[in-house]
Amino acid sequence: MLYPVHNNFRSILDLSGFWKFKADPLKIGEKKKWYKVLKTKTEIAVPGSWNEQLAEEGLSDFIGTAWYSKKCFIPKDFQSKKIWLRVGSADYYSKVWVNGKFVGENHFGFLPYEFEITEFISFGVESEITILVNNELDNETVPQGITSAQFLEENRLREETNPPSRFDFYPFGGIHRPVQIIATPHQYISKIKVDTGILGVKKGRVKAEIEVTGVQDAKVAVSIGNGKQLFSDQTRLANNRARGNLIISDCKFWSPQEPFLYELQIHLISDNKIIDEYVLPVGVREVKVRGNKLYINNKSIYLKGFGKHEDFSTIGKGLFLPLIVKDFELMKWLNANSFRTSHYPYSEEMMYYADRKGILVIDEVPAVSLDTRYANNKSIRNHKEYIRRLIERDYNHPSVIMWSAGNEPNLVGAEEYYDGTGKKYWKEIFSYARSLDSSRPITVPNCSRAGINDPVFEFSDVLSLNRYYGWYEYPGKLKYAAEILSKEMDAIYKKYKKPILFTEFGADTLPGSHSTSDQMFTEEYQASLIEMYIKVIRSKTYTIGEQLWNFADFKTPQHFRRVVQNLKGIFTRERSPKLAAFKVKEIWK
Ligand code: BDP
Repeated sequence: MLYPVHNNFRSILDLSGFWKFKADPLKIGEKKKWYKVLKTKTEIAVPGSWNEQLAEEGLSDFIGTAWYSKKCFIPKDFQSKKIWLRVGSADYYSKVWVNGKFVGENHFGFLPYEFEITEFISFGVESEITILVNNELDNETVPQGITSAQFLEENRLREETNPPSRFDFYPFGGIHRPVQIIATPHQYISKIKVDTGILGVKKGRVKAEIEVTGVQDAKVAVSIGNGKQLFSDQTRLANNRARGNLIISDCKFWSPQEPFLYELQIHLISDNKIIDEYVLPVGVREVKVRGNKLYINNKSIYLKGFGKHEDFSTIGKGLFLPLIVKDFELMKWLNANSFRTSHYPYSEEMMYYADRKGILVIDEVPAVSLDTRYANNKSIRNHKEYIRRLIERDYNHPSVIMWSAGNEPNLVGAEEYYDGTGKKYWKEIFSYARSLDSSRPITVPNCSRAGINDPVFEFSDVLSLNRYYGWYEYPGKLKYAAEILSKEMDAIYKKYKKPILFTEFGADTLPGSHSTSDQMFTEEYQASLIEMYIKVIRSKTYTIGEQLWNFADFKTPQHFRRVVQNLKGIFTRERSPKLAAFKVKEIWK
């Protein structure tokens, strides 16, 4: 599924704006055929979560089903085209009707989905789009869900959150990224996969694999210009596929310092006529892990950055472009070079932005806090399908330098994880991910409860650690925390002999709270803890980076540990800096 573009062959109608909205806590809508007429006075903005927009209607902690509907005019000049409905993301499950007729369903939140709707609409009149969204999770979804009953059964009542959640970010519900009507030719370019490499000091390689739908006999032409010369290749379709191989001389490579992007032009040609076109920004670069180092274009790089979240007041998890600009400005201000899309795929808009700004991204599948005791064949199938879809969506982004296939499995510290169950699970996941992309390292951040024997270490190319010594363990004891940390890192390195990346460390901090001694929650404590971690991390020869937790405060489910938000941001949720931000800026200079 390609990111929508507008050109001579393709068009986009954006349906962002106000939609009719109705919560359906009793799940009666389908039986009552709400997909035919949605009777309601309530409206909601799309993109955006329902929780904060409609808190006054009682939806603050609403987990369940809700309905969206909007009329849209599909112009006559789309008549010769194939028409698609594309949703950038809706969390987590959705079902779609057009003009009262069922079109399809989607089980994968945080990722785009689309359905062809040509047969469901008429041209030159309005059509009605209805989308049911449900934000419930269970043992088989990615991420897994949890119920109040499970907390009780497992004797973990004090860990129960509201809404019940396995993870520490708010399970916002809603249509979170743009809904669009897309028009494409009937014979069209349907997939593009681009690999790049470095052949010499100034010689780059671009290999494009293109899939086409609706036409058997056609040619595909690919080309890239370097300002002086045009490099092109043309092949005939075989089984709906074609390839283009380009060697670019005088090539400008993509790097964080100079995120240079070429425009890869792809033309589908039938009877000597161009019948479809797609232009893809392409960065020529190579990523490798060799020995204890991470290399971009054969130059070693040390990662400085964050785990982030898509989270903001009122809009919740909705796409909010000004926030992307602001966050990247702040990252630049801090001298950061990277972030991890903890704990789910971020918007496509953000990924393209990262390509243009030269910020490196670790791209994460939302298998957060996986509890293998509750996983079954369907869970693993869903996990793999997630990986497939994410890799397909983000493969061509030069900014993506690593995949993260999950986060902190076995957070509950279950014994069963180590009896071969965890190993079997992750072996299958890693080898599947590798079969889809052998050009990037793959990792899964490990938590201290899963410990040094976590099977993810065996399969990861880079060992990613999330540690909270000085916070959850050894609270307020920075000196002791530093000793434990250093010893544990050495032990992990000794066992696996692979480079270590710190993907999480941090402390909750109440802005405006101060102390002259090591006092948790103060701005000074956060700054000192971060400084201490960075010192220990940098004292090792096998470390390849430090990504602290978190860039900004973010909303969490209700729990006594959280004062509405997780306060480990070095910025507040509104993006005002805490003391640590200035400290980190200085260290990362
Ligand atoms: C880690 C999780 C992250 C949490 C963080 C914390 O990966 O999602 O927000 O701890 O507790 O375990 O702040």
